[in-house]
Parts: sequence; structure tokens; C-alpha cells
Amino acid sequence: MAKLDLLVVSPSLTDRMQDALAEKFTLHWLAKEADQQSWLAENGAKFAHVLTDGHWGVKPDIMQHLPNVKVISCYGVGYDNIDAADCAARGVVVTHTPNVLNAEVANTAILLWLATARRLVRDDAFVRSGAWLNGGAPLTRSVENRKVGILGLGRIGEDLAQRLAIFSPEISYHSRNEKPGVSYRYYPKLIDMARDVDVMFCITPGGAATHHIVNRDVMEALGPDGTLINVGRGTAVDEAEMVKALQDGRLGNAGLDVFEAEPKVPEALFAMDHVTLLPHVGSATVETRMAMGDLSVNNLLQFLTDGTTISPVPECQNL
Ligand code: A2R
Repeated sequence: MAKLDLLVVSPSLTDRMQDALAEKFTLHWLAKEADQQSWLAENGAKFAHVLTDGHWGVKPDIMQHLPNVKVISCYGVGYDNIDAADCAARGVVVTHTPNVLNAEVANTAILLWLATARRLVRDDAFVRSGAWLNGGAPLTRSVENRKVGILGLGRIGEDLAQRLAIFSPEISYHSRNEKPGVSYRYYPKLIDMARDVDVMFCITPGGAATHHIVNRDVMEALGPDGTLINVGRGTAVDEAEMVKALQDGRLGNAGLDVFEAEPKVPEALFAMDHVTLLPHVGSATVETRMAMGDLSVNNLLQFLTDGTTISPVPECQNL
């Protein structure tokens, strides 16, 4: 049987994903086209199936050339770079990879908190530079018995809350809606939670609703001894204000896996040892990326079989 055409928006895929897709699809790599807009104008109409990731999404300049698209599979849980509401209105199913990455992203959040509080990077450099020969490293701050606020107690946030239990924290959370059946304290206002906690974990989706939700006032409420950990989306934090607050000591510390204009990171952060930086690797282990890859591929394959998908985004669940 002739293979179907698959538009791949991500510049790369794992070998395992390519092998699984190759049985049914001919892969067309958008990133290999020198003039993507002209190529899409000529070829876009032939694609009913699209594979992308959370970073690249399917932005309007691509979407406008896909009049016949039926399904978009996103390799990642965040899909803020795809207009899912518009897709749903057009009958286009968007899928993503929830749950299979909860543990990994929660672990990354804890890693960032421990590394930041205990100055892992600073003290590693301290040993390597030979500075230890002249005396011990300065003291750090404990992660035990802290007041912890979770901004976004969703799938990942709940997993994080459970994993944090070994540090005997007092956990609270903020989201738009109070979660039924949850014992953690709910704050209807983010700023009130920020004022009360020692560390705030940000695990919300990106997009307009959360844009700069962590603003200057929230960071000042977190305060000079407070720590901000962000593993959700860079756009949720006002990055310019965060840099200033960290410089002035109005915000104590930060552990960041995500940034507003990735892979660009404000250079002012590079010299700060009260900040720990990661290159958006929250889910980036071999095991978890394999699970995400399998789910992204299987969403497409199931769609070919019976028109349904395993994990459509909420906007597309009734299609
Ligand atoms: O607001 P709610 O009740 O829908 O709670 C969700 C919360 N959230 C928000 N909180 C405050 N203000 C907002 N504007 C807002 N929008 C959403 O974020 C919920 O507690 C949480 C998202 O949870 P899930 O949808 O289960 O997402 P998951 O799988 O935990 O992943 C979170 C994000 C992804 O979208 C990627 O951006 C990143 O983590 O990997």
C-alpha cells in the first residue's frame, strides 16, 4: 500500500520514532527546506498528518498552508505553540504526551531546588578550582521543613507534591480552580501564596492565560530569602523583572529549566551563583523521551486505524 505523507516540523526525531513511522509514512522534513514558506505554499495541501514538538509547535505561518490537515501529534505535553482552539473549530485533532513525563519533570524540579539551595554548581567549581585547599565552602540553606508553594497543581504538580514529602514540607498551591479532594492549602491569589512560602515551583502551561503570571510583585512577595523554580514555561515568568530582582536581592534564588526566548538565556544570569540553569531538559532522559516518542507515534497510528487518538488535548476531546 502506498505510504502517506507526514509533515515533520521538528528538526529531528529519535531513530525509534522514525523506524515506527516509516512503516506507514513518508517523512517530509520542513527543517530541511531552504525556503520553507515557498515549499509549504507548493506542498502544504497534501498533508493530512503532522508531527511536531512543544518547542516548534505549528505556528500560524505554517498552519495557513495546511488546508487539509486532520491530525497534529505533538511530542511533548505543552502545546502552547499550536492554536488548539482554532484546530478544534476546524475539526483538526491535536494530541500531546501527558502523564508519561510527570515523574521526570517532577524530578528535574527537585533537582533544581536541591542544586540551588545547596549551591551544587558553585561547590562543584569550588572543588575543581582547588579552592577547597584554602578552607571549606560557605554554608548553604536546607531544603528540610520548608513552606513550598506549587503554581499549577496539575498532573506534574501533583506528582511533585508527592515526591517532595521526603523533605517534610508544608505544601500549598495556586491554580485557577481549587482541586477537590486535595489536602494542600489552596490560595486563590498567587501573590498571597508567594508571600507565605520559601520556595515556589512553577508548573503551568504557557500561552496567554499564564503570560508573566509570575510578575515583579509576585517575585518581591517571594522575597530575598525566597526561591523560584520554573519547569513549566519561560513565558509564565517576567524574565526581565526576574533578572533585576535577582540582581538587587529582591528575589533570593532561582532554578530555571525554561526561558522566555529559548535557547536564548539572559547573559546576566550566567555569573550568578544563586541561580541554577538547565537547557529545558525536564523530560529529557532516554527512558522518558522513549515513552513520549511512542505515544506521539501511536497517536498518529491509531488515527490511521480508526480516526481516534490516545491522548488528544482537552480542546479536541469531543471531536
Ligand atoms: O488553573 P487550573 O485550575 O486549570 O490549574 C492548572 C494550572 N493553570 C493555571 N494556574 C493559574 N493560572 C492560570 N492561568 C493557569 N492555567 C493553568 O496549571 C493546572 O493545575 C496546571 C496544569 O496542569 P496540567 O494541565 O495537568 O498540565 P501538566 O501535565 O501538569 O503540565 C504542565 C506544563 C505543560 O503544559 C508544559 O508547559 C510543562 O508543564 O511541561
